[in-house]
Amino acid sequence: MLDLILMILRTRRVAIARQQPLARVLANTYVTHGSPGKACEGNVSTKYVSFGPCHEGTLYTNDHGCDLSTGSTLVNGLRVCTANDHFERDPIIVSLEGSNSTGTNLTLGASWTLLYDGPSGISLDPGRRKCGSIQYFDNIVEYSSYRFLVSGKRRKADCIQYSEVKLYSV
Ligand SMILES: [Ca+2]
Repeated sequence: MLDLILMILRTRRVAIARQQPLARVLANTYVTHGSPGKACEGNVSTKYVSFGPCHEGTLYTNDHGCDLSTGSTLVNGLRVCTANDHFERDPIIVSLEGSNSTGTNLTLGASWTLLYDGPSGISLDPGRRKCGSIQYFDNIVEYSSYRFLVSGKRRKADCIQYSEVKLYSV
């Protein structure tokens, strides 16, 4: 498993970033004890909790990314782990994008390449603080940054949450 150290906060998909001014892009929220970094620290007892325009059946655009501390790394698998409660907030449809850009090209989403868009691996609830199956995908390019987005959750809820997102090179 890769070490995930730095966070890229509050980024958006390319199409959305181009449609909205920066102030709107930065307007999403998360609770203090559920910051994005909680999803990349290897501990299923902590969670990322994000409140935003996330209504069932619509695109959930609050998200976070994980910078890889060791530079460019090949990633061709991801795994999502549930939080401690509120199963309705579980991410069910997710995507992963890669980028080797820096600065605003990276943070505003102009440079991301879509690598995976599909089930999170927890459609069948594995239980609380449990990880789903690894979702494998084809990728032969090493990227320095990866962005994970949630576009569908288990049921109608006022936010999304998950304890971990793990990236794999297999
Ligand atoms: Ca965690």
